[in-house]
Amino acid sequence: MGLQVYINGTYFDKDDAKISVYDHGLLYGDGVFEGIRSYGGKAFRLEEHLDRLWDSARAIWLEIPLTKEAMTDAVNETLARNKIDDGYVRLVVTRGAGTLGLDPNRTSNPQVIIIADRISLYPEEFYDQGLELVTASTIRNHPAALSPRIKSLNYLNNILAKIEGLQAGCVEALMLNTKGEVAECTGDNIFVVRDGVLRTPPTDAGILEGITRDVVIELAGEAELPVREVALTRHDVYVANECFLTGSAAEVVPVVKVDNRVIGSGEPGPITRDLIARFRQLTRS
Ligand code: PXG
Repeated sequence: MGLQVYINGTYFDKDDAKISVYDHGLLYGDGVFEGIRSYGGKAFRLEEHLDRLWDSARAIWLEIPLTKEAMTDAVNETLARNKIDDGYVRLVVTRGAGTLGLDPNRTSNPQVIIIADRISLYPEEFYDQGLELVTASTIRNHPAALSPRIKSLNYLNNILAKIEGLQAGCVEALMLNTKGEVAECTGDNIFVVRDGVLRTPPTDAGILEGITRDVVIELAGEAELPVREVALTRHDVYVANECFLTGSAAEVVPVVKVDNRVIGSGEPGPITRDLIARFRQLTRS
């Protein structure tokens, strides 16, 4: 039996797991999602991901037709059925099938999709040697246009920046906000370290409030490292001693070059390495 995908309470074989071409999730990117890691068969920080999913849905006037408890059970069941230990859960809620017009009132029921699959990770050398970023010319969505705090199905802002990164030979790209401040990367939050202090852009810099970002802030607390959520410029990144990214897929990954400038020593720094070790200890023990 192939991979089993949950759609509205029913499990379908991956090849038969289908959604209407009239779904407003497809027609307009009208929907929300979450990307969650599982370790040892257990969804990591599931409660936080569900809280964020519900917040995203509320922000776009989308009612999720399940309780958080039922969604928790459905996620666990999907992981168990597919025997996924260390993997990835993609939770999607779309507006549902409607007419060929924007009006969300003319759609049927929201569609709830849960995919649990294996994950293709960054190669281990990125964690050993660090990766390189370029700043995208595509700026992050203005929060008053489409808040980056909403994890919506409209990811074109990030995808356009990702393409710029890939064209420059980088797997991630740095995105600035409308004020020219550092916001985040296309699918990861960013931290810099200078003189033993961690800095990361605050929510009002127009970022997705990453769950891995929160985990790293907790781990830094345990390591007695000060963390400040402050506006950062590219200058702060260029002159940092260390830089790293956080995200569900990437976990904690060092950055050693930004816009062709070497960051710190050009190698993953000691604080980054310590946080990577702490993150692995937390998720793999
Ligand atoms: N910023 C953006 C714009 C994101 O999309 C993060 C930060 C990190 O958030 P979390 O909560 O994951 O720490 C994200 C999350 C993928 C993938 O398939 C992308 C994300 C998460 C999981 C998988 O590329 N982005």
